[in-house]
Amino acid sequence: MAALTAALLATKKDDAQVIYHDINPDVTILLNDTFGIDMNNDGILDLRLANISSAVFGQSVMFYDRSSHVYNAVSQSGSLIPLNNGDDINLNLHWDHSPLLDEVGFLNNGLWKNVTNKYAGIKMKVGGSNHYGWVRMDVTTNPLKIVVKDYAYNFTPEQHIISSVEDVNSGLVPTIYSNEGILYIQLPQEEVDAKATIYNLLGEKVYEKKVSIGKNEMNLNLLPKGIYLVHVDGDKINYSMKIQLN
Ligand SMILES: [Ca+2]
Ligand SMILES: [Ca+2]
Repeated sequence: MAALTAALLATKKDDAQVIYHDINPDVTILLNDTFGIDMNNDGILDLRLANISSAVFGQSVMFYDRSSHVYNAVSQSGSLIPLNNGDDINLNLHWDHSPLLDEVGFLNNGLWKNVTNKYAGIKMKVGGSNHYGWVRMDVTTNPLKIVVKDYAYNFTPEQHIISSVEDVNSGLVPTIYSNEGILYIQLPQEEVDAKATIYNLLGEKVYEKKVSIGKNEMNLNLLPKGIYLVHVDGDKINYSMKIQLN
């Protein structure tokens, strides 16, 4: 299983196996809406962000987990702590992890009022080991809404993660999209030995092709429809993104 998941991942400079998910377009959660996140891509939702009224916290945005994973978030007294860009998410932070408390308040401590680009630190117990991740959000009040932008997860157990988009996706940012089974990858500048690798959700490599400056086209019509991970790797580029082939 370890070897299988390893193949899915973008390998970082320090060999962390971090997978980054851009939510595109960003999701806005209005009152009484929820949004689930599958941090580790195993088909089971791990977190749910909810904009609800709670008996415990009053009117607030809640962050909780109803899955079998042990729930952990960087928090204090049941309040989610907003982390800044570049914070180190590791075991030494304060983690609330009561199995009975599956809700953590966003706004009851005021720290999330009208913030931009703050990170929720996540720790999940998978196979007996801790895995760290983050979710990046904006929160505004009046009316209360939360914008979920992206998230990242470290497949390497017991290894920290940095709350930074730049840290998980370094270098050039390609434009990636698909249409009717054709995958398009556009590189902003010339890259030596850049290649695109496509993985399915089992972590199996299903396609690989060299890419160069400009628009690169890949016909993936022979692949089953569904979700894939595209990883573009080269001298100045290290970028992963999920795509839907249809
Ligand atoms: Ca999951
Ligand atoms: Ca986004």
